[in-house]
Amino acid sequence: MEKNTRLILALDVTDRDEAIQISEKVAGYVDAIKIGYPLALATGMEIIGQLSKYAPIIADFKVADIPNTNRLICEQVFKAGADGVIVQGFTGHDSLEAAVKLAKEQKKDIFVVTEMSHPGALDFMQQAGEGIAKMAADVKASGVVAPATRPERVTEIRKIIGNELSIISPGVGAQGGSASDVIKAGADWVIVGRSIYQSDEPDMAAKKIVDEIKEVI
Ligand code: O7M
Repeated sequence: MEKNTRLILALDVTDRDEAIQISEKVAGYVDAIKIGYPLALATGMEIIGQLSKYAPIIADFKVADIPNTNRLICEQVFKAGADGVIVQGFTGHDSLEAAVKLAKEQKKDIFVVTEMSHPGALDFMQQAGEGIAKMAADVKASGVVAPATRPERVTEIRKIIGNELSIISPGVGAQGGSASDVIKAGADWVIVGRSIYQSDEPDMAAKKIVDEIKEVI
């Protein structure tokens, strides 16, 4: 994924035409489009190929299974045309290694969820987040997902993973996080959904975030 605008659109709409229209509008402002279960379940996996002409696609299926199943899932997602897959880290090193090995063979990316952005992540995930970040660095994943709602945690996670891995960070806008704050804290990209796709002018909403980021880099 090329680092230009540092913005990833989280396209959590459930209508194919709307997904295509929004992607067309924001293509110039995003480095990737993240699609997940809402859109894939509503429209089918071919949506990945359909949207990949606008931007690289990161498939957010938060894969969390045994090594063999992780590999089988990632194989299908890459075959559908995705450039990257998001996997959970809490399943441990062997599950993650299976996904990373396959991604490296296919020159694709694996991003590993460390600590999530919502309040409930403090119940269980936060305690594991730093260990997961270290594991992601040890197995040489492409990057990690860390919360824009807690920029100080992004800074901690950056210290653990160093500069080889990327940080992609959701939680900007609708969840209360700030794009400029989390980029300053050490994120490479922000992931933004509702603030863009629910806007009357998604392209202008995306541009506003890109401009905000430009001011701090
Ligand atoms: O900007 P939003 O809140 O509308 O959307 C944020 C997107 O990021 C949405 O697709 C979430 O599923 C996703 N996300 C989080 O919000 N928090 C996390 O901790 C992790 C993710 C994510 O993308 O995981 C890979």
